Amino acid sequence: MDYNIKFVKDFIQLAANGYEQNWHERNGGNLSYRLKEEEVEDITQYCNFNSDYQSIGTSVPKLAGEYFMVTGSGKFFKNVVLDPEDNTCIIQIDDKGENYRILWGLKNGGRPTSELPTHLMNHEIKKITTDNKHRVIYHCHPTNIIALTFVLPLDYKIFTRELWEMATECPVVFPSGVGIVDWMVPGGRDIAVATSKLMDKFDAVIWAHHGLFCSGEDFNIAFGLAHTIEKSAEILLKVLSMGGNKLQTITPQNFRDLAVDFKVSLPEEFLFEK
Ligand code: 2HA
Ligand code: ZN
Repeated sequence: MDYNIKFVKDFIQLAANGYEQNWHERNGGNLSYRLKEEEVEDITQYCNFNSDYQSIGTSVPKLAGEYFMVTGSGKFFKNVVLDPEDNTCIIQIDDKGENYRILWGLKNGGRPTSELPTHLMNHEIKKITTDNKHRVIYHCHPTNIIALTFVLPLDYKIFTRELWEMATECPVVFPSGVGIVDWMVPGGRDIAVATSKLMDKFDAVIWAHHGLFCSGEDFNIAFGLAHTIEKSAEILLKVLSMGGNKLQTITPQNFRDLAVDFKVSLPEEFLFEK
């Protein structure tokens, strides 16, 4: 593989950055990227097209034939930068959208991420709703966001509003808010269905007591979204730790004024009176 190919380089860079943030203990978290047609041409020479197809565990017909770079199941983010060929892989989806085959990577064996069903179902919905723009799905375990899922009600309106209030840029970075999935068993189709339903409306979905999923058109946008949300969660955690009694905050009218100047639309469902 040519590690100077931009998407490969950016993939590895994100893994390193996420690890530096302490969002990827052991094998925590996973990352996937949907290749553009011209990018497939760049990597074909490194691919083995003789590998067997295996079941995805769900169905993603709109992704038939597409190529993805993904982290490996049980692999550590810490190690992606050290040995990408052992810790990541490039897969292709079959023409029904039900099976995948490994074309490159996982040189010592293994499977794509245990969250492959959620990644692919998120990619499928985002491909449709963003007119083919979103290409990165990123799952991480950020400490402060996870902590908040124990003390805030698991209500997307409350989470969004509290996170927005903690940093002025938040409503500009995630104007559609954050979705929440109640605690569920990870790794299977059920949590994939629940998450991808929310990805229709949100670019970020919190898994209670587990972590965060972000979607973006490129690696910077997806990572920046996780970074912004986690930073905001850290501020909220500090505010709550100081007793949680806000003497002043950003008001609903402040948000409406911000929306005008920054040309974003902020749904009124988040601007309720408390
Ligand atoms: O271990 O983060 O959600 C990888 C995960 C599972
Ligand atoms: Zn996880």
